[in-house]
Amino acid sequence: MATQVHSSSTAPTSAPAPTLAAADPELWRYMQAELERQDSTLELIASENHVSPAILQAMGSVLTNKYAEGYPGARYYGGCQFHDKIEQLAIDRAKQLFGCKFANVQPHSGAQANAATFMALLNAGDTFASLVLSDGGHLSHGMKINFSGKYFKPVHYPLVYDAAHPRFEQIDYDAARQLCLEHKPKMILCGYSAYPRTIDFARFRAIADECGALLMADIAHIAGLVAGGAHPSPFPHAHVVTTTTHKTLRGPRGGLILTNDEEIAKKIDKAVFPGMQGGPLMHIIAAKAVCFGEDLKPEFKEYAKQVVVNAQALAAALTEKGYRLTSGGTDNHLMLVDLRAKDANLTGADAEKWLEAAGIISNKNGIPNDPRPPKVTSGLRLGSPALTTRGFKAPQMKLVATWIDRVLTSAGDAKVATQVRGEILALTKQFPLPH
Ligand code: DSN
Repeated sequence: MATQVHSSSTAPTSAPAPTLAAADPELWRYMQAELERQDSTLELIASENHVSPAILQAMGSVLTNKYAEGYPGARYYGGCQFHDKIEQLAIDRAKQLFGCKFANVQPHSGAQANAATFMALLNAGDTFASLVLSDGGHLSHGMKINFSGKYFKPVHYPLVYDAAHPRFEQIDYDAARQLCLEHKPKMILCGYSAYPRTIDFARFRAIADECGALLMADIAHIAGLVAGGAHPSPFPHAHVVTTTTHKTLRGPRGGLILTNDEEIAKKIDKAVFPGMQGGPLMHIIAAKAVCFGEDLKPEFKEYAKQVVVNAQALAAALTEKGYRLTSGGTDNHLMLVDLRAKDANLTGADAEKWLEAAGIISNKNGIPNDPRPPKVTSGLRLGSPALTTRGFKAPQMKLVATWIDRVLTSAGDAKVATQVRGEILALTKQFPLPH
C-alpha cells in the first residue's frame, strides 16, 4: 500500500518537528486506515478522484497560516506578496485551461460558487430555471431548504419521460424552451450531478437569448472532461460557469467561477468576497494552481478521453448482464443503473451496502421518476474518474462489472463478498494510488 498520507512543508527549525504520527497518534491511525481503505477498494463514486502528491503537498503547507482577504494586488492584510503570485498563477492557469477571460479561484466549494453566482446575478425572489432536481440536479439548483430554493424562485424543466422516444431520459429541450418562455426566468441553469449525457450548451443559450435570460453552466461533474476535450465546452455559450475542482478536474476540494464578461466578473468578485466569504483558503488555491497546471499537460487529455472510454466499457458490460442504464448508456464519466430491470426488489440502498462489503464504493441515487424515497432509491450511480486515475482500462472495467453483478445477484451473500473482496485486493495492488 502507499505509505504517505500527508505531505507538509514547514519552515526550517533547529529541532525537527514531530511527525503527525508522533504528535497525534490517534488521528494518524484514522488517517492511515483511510489511506488503506482508498488503496484497497474500488472508488466508483462519480464525484470522487485521487489527487497527486504535488496537490497534497500544496494543501498541507504553510500557506494555510495566512489571511489574504481581497484579491491579488488589493488585499486587506500585509505580507501577501507571495499569495498574490500564487493566486494570480491559479487564475491565469484556470483561464488558459478553459479558454476564458476571467476566473475567480476563491470559492471554498461548488455550492459556494453557485451561491456567489446567484448573489451576483439575481435579486432575492427572482425566478431561475433548472432541471427537475430528482432527475439529476444538485441541491444548490433550487432545493426548497437550500439558499437557492429559499431565497429564489426555481422553475424546473424536465427530461423526456416517454420510453418510446429516442431521447428517453435525456433533457427535453423543447419543454425547457416552453417553460422558459412561460416563466421568463432571469437565469437558466444547466449542468448536473447525475446526468450521463452530453449537454447541448448552444441550445440552452438559444433558449436563454429567446427569453432574455442569462445562461449559467454548473460543470462541477464534467469540468475535467471539458478541460481535456472529452465534452464540449460551455464557452462561448454560457454567461457564467461554475465548477468544483475535485471531481474530474482531479484537484483539491474547492470551487471555481469563470466568465468571459467583464461586468459579470466584477459582480462575481464582489459576491465571493466580501459577499459570501472571508479569507480565501490560500493552501487550497495553491493546490488549485497545481491542479490546473497538471490539467494543462497533454497527458490530461488522454486521461479525460480514457475516463469516457472506461465509463462506456463499464456501461456496456453491465448492460450485457441485464442491467438497465437510464437513457440507455453514457457519453461522459458516469452512469445511473436502474436496478429494477435486473431484480424488481433490489434497491439502491442495499446495492450500495452489499458492494461496499465487497470493496466496491458507490452511491445509491434516485433515477428519473423513482418510486422509492431518496434514502432507498432504485438506482446506483457509478463513475470512472478515480479508477481511471489508478490506470484502469476497458478490460479492468469489465472485471468491475463482473464483480458488481456477482455481488448483486448474490443478494449480499457474505461468502461472495469475501471472495470478490480478495480478487479486488489482488487487482488494486497492481494499480497503486498516485504516489
Ligand atoms: N455531492 C456531489 C456529488 O456527489 O455529485 C455534488 O455536489
